[in-house]
Formats: sequence, C-alpha cells, structure tokens
Amino acid sequence: MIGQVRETGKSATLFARALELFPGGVNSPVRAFGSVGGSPLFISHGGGAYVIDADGNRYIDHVLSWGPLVLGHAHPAVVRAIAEAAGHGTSFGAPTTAEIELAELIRSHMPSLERMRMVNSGTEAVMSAIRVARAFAGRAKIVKFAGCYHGHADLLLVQAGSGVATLSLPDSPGVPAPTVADTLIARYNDADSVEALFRANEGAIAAVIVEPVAGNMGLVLPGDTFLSDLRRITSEHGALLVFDEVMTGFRVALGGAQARYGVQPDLTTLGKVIGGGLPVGAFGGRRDIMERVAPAGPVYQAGTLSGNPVAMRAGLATLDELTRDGVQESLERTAAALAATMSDTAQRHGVPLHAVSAGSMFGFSFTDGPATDWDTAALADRGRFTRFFHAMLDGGVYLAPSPFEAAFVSTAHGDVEVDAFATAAAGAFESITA
Ligand code: KE4
Repeated sequence: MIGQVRETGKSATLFARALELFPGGVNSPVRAFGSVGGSPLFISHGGGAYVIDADGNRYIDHVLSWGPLVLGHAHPAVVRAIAEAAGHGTSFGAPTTAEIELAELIRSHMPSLERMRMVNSGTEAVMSAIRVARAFAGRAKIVKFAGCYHGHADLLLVQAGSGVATLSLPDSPGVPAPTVADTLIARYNDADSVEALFRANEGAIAAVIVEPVAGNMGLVLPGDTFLSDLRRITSEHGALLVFDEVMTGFRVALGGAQARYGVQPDLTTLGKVIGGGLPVGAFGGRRDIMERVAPAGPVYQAGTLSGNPVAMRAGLATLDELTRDGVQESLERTAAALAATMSDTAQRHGVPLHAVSAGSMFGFSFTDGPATDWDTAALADRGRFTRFFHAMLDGGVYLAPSPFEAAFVSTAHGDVEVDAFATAAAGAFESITA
C-alpha cells in the first residue's frame, strides 16, 4: 500500500535482459514506462481483476491488455474455450465454423457490418479498411484527426495519439513523405475543420477515419453533433465514414459507438475485445464496399492466421459472457463510479482534474477543463500524472503508463476493487499534494 516500498528487483533484472533483445526492452512502445520513468513491471500472471508482477506485487489492473480483457484475466470460460479449441488443432489456414459464429455474433450487435474480414490486429484492420475505402471511392486522400491513433500503418502515423503522443515522437522516421502526403489532419470535435479539408480537396478525399470515442489522447468524448456532422459531410462529398472501433467496440456499448450515438459508418474496424486477449482484428461494413475485397473483388488483403480458430473461440467465449443480460450495464456503473472517485478525490485535494467515462472505459486528465481535442488534451500536467501513476502503483493499482491512454474495467472489478481504488486514489492524491 501507499508508502510500502515495493520490491521490483526481479522486473528490473528481466528488463535488463529484455534490453538485450528488444528495442527499448519491450514489444510495444507504450509498455516501456517511457513517459512515466522507471522500468516496466514484468507481469508473471493475472487472475480476475488482478495482475501479479515478477516480484510478487499484486495490482488491480485497469490496463487489461489495453482493453481486450473485458472479463478480466484467465476467465474460466475463455481459458476452457482456448484449451478445447487448441486440442483440436491450433490453425488450419482454412475456413472453420468458429469464424462464422464469431462474425454472426459481432453482426448481431453491429448490423452495419454486412460483410467483414477477420485479421490479426487493429493495425491490420485499419490499413485494410483504408485500402478498400480508397479503392471503392477511387480517391487517394484520407482524413484523420490529430490525437487519434489507428495503429502503426505508415499512412496513419501522422499526428497520432497513444504511444506516438506519449513519447512525443514527431510522427515516425521511415515513413516516406509521399506515403503520408494523402493523409490530411483535422481537429477532433471540429466538423468545420473537416468541411474545410473537403472544400480544399473536393473530389479527392476517399474517407474520414475517426475514433468515435477517442481513447488515445486520454478519453475524449464526441460532442453532441460531431459524429452526425461527420456522417453528413462525408455523404455530401461522396466520401466514406470509417469508425475505428478497435477500442470502443463492445466497450462504449455492446454495439460500439455506432450504437451508442446512433451514427452508422460505412466501414468499421474492430479488435481487442473481439479476440478476448488473443490476436484478432476485423474490418467490415457495407456489402457493396466489402465485396471489393479479394477474392470477391480486386482489393487484395490476406493473412496466414486470419480467423485463427483458437482466437475465434476466445472471442466467442468473451462475447458470450459479455452479452449476457445486465453485464454491460454493470460495467458502465463500475467505470462511472471510478471516474467519479477520481473527480471527487481530486476536488477534495484541490487538484485540477477532469474525469469521464464511456461504457466500460474511463479516463482522467490533469487539466482544468475537459479535453475536447488534441490541443486541449496535450495541456495535461504530465509531471503530475507521472507522480500520480507511481503513487497508484504503490497503492496497488496498475494504470496505463501514459496520460494519453484510457482506463478499462472488467466484469471481475467488483465493489472490493472499486473501494480499493478509492483508497489508493486518496493516498496518491495525498502524496502528490504533500
Ligand atoms: P493494434 O494493432 O495495437 O491491435 O491496434 C491498433 C489500434 C487501432 N485503433 C485504435 C483506436 C487503437 O486504440 C489501437 C491500439 N491501441 C493501443 C493503446 N491505445 C494499443 C497498445 C499498444 O500500442 O501497445
């Protein structure tokens, strides 16, 4: 608990070994504690709402693998499904019933996905969706929003959020200028900035891609008309609207942001929750667009492990549990309670902070007002976040090691965990205001 000196020697030793193998000692940049200092905790195992690190320290986990673990760690139904599937063979490179069943379950909650294609990551889903959007529209340019992150495909590493923002990277070397010449940047929650790009590039923009609830610059909610404005503008200009629901799918609502806000995109990308912790992504949408994807159409897209039966079964087991009556509503109550705890505790300690929740996600930023776009999100007090992050670790709570991420809850986070979070937050605010 607060003030208790946590042993982290084993993680440090493992990190030293990892640095001899992986760039920055990690297999994904945001894991490296780059913006919060210290060295990453190596996780030994997880169970329910908890992870245990190599030194035996136990934390309530609100990273949950950056979203996928909506049932918590090692849920029996998911573990059983993976074991049973693996026992019948781990991969065939051929169609299986599991992919059909998962796709049917996804479509029952997201009817806009009239056709879809399974892939192995959110990045792959987004790069594939953009390719088919460009082919369908016969246009090259795309619009993304500053602060939104859509994976690490070259064309989207422009003013991206998540790890790019965390590490203050000026986008990324190795991405040739021509590759991103057709990537236009608009301001989140500013439909006029999108309209202006269309006016300046009439007939040239294939698609607008947006995180309908932004989770990669902290948690930023769409304004009342933002998404419907994007729907109107793209339709008026013959462009496609792409919802990147890799994070928000089955999180902000069972039907994703498109259900929560009642705006139907032309294409949707998914990931995280639909794989239940195994590598799965998907893209899909209008039948007339998706029928352009090979082998139905000429837009090539492929993957050795796409639709992997073990991963499909993990996703099915996860969604089966998640879609039971009352589960989503309970998750939303938990996320809202944690956001309220953050607001109330910060206020008691006179610390400027803005906390929000959306479905089973919540977020907070050390800013005076709400973050509505990248410029306001970037005002977050990074030093205060860093001190808070480490104080929460001391208090037994594992948050994303970046101010530009969202936090997640699972069905395993109950009253005990909510109360423990409140205790840890009180201690953390005490320590950062002492
Ligand atoms: P992956 O390729 O990491 O599966 O998905 C990329 C992606 C696409 N779209 C959205 C909205 C996303 O949030 C992501 C990935 N999210 C980050 C965390 N914000 C993954 C964590 C990481 O990069 O290690």
